[in-house]
Amino acid sequence: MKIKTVEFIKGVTSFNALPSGMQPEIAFAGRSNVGKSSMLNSLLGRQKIAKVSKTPGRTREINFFSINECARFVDLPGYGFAKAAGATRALWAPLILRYLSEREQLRAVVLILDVRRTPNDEDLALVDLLREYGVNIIPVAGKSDKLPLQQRQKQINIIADTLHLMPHDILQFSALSGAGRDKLWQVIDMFIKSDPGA
Ligand SMILES: Nc1nc2c(ncn2[C@@H]2O[C@H](COP(=O)(O)OP(=O)(O)O)[C@@H](O)[C@H]2O)c(=O)[nH]1
Ligand SMILES: [Mg+2]
Repeated sequence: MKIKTVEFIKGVTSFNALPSGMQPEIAFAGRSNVGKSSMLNSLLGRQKIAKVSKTPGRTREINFFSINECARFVDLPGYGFAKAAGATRALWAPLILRYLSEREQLRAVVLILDVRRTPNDEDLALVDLLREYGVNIIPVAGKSDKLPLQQRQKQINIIADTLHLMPHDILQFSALSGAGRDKLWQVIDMFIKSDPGA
């Protein structure tokens, strides 16, 4: 997609506050610090539209971005940050579950993993949940610049194994070098153009 305009719509903390309009949505999810904001900035060609944070785990809202006024990127709160447990987590988890299960506009979730790490229980729980809800998953092994090719291939196999995915379905991406950016956009474009519920 050729990006003409990117606009921050709003940050949302309750289901009733979700933006109206039927533009297709692509959501982004992953552990805190996995590189989600950097990926959004890279895809949108904007250096700071999504905050790149040195103190992870802060964002509690679902943030909506409008692209060319015809599609939306949805930045889901990062998970797996121990300090966000307890009361705070209890507040936002139901909203995310509801968003993922009920949102008609949602076409796919980009699941961001760190190429160097074996996915943990929370990553797997999210994959299982998305499968249960019938939400399309775009798995991406991010920070690919951190590993040389051979080790990367090994890790992709481990990630695929852990999440019960096919290795060739896992995209590689680096916000640092831009590697994998065009391919990821192609897949996102395909889902944006897909029929709802397909
Ligand atoms: N080497 C490398 N570092 C990255 C990449 N993407 C993000 N980072 C770094 O990882 C840290 C967390 O990134 P951020 O985008 O804030 O992660 P978020 O918490 O998932 O939104 C920052 O220090 C980034 O500079 C990447 O592709 N390669
Ligand atoms: Mg972030």
